[in-house]
Amino acid sequence: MPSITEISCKPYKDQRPGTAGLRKKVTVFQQPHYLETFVQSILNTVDLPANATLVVGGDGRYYNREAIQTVLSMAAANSIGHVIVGQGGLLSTPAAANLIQKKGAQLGLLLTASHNPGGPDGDFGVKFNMENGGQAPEHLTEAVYQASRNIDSYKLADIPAIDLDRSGTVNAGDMTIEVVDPVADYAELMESLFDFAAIRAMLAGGTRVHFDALNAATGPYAQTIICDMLGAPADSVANTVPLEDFGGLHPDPNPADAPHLVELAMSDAAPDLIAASDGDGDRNMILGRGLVVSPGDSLAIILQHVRCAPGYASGVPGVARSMPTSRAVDQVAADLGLPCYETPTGWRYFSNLLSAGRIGLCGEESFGTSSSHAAEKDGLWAVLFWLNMMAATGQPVADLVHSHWSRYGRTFFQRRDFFIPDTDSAQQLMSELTAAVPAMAGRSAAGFTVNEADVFNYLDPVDGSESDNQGIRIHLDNGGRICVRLSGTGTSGATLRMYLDRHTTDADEFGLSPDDALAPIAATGAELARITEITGLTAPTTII
Ligand code: G16
Repeated sequence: MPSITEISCKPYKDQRPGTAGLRKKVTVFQQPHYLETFVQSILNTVDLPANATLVVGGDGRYYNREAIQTVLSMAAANSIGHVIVGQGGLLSTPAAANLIQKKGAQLGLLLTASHNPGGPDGDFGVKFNMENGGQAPEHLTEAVYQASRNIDSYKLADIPAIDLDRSGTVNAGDMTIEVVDPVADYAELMESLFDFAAIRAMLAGGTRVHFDALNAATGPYAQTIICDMLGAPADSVANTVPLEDFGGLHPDPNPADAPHLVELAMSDAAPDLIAASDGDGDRNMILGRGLVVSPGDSLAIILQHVRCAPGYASGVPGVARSMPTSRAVDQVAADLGLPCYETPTGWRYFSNLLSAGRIGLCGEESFGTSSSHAAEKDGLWAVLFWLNMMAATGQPVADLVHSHWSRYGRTFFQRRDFFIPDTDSAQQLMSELTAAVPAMAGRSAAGFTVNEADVFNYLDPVDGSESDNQGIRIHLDNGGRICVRLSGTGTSGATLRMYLDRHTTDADEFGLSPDDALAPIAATGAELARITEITGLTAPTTII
């Protein structure tokens, strides 16, 4: 039996999880006892049975391997019976969610800061998922935070470092540690959902695809599924070796952080589908020849064609999008007579709707899309759905998008991010805007009048839980909508996000750039939120 040591520690006061887990600079996590106090707070709070099963893996970023050894030693000291670890310490977030469910695990610890930059000067993080595979609900993340504020000790077992690169099972005292192939179960799940034969035939016929794993978690998954199983040529996948610093690439698949993919899409060499995924494999970006598919359009188009994939042949019971996400999917849901739920930002809010069978498909503006097959968003799943749609319809990405607009109209969407170094100013802006909401209807700014404004408070229709203050919604007299909230995934300062959308059925407008289509209402948003007066910023830091 390994000896177990109880180590005294002082609580850190900054371990409140954000939109998805705890994210901090690597250097913060490297402080003495920092990771340990957060992990112990989780183990103290979550109600685990004796000999529980735990799934552990990460996105391969700097500090991943070290953190996994710490987690294993803590698991052994805290009476965990069985740990399943991805070989090389690697598990994409959707693959981890799948393993949790498939293996009947009670807890998952995912060592990732997702789309945040990596490396010694980058970010690290811990997401924790429950037995349904999905992220812990808000009441539990809050309980963990409260536990972390009062913690005074944690437990470590004296076990040897585990060879994470060798698959197989080893014992550490009474605990067994199983190092598994991170790809196999996930690939099998994907094959059960999509028409691999049709996609294989399409690729053999010359349809070209380019998937960029951005040197992050999805590399081995893409290599196996896209090349080995679907037969795409080897150069169809790029940057497939997970690196601790992502090889200097930003692991966030969006046009601002992956401009090389936009350049490829706009070039003469553009393949039929271009795609990328983020650090831990739960986000996706889809591009076609000459265009970037807006995440809201992607969700709407997948719903429009949902029955073409064998796993969804009988359709879906409903759909959901997060509040700031473009309302394109609402049009398709209404056409199909399906309920369309609006939830707060954060994948965890889809969990109850998915578990209760109310929805079968959901998505967010932050480049996340998924279905009832997993309790997490799933980057490669979205890429495979697009390939399946292309195979079923014979249309490349760009044609699928244009025919969607012809049928349902186009919903222009844009997110404008304002980085505010001083978090107090950001809080002041949100407080003042919130206070202005009740009297906002009827106000005019920059040429538009507010029809209606509210603070988004969510009542979960499944368990009745309430989540208040989830952002501000402003509806304008031209049908446009402005949403404002603060990001919950940053690790320094504050990022104010302003989301803009506007629907049009005027085909003459379809060719406008989102910039041109939305600049007028962006000016209204900036004026109503008093961005320049309060923060001094005259333009967004990033436009996505
Ligand atoms: C996380 C959450 C998503 C959320 C996104 C944006 O993504 O899992 O549900 O939409 O953050 O959050 P924010 O606007 O608060 O920065 P990921 O991929 O980082 O886990």
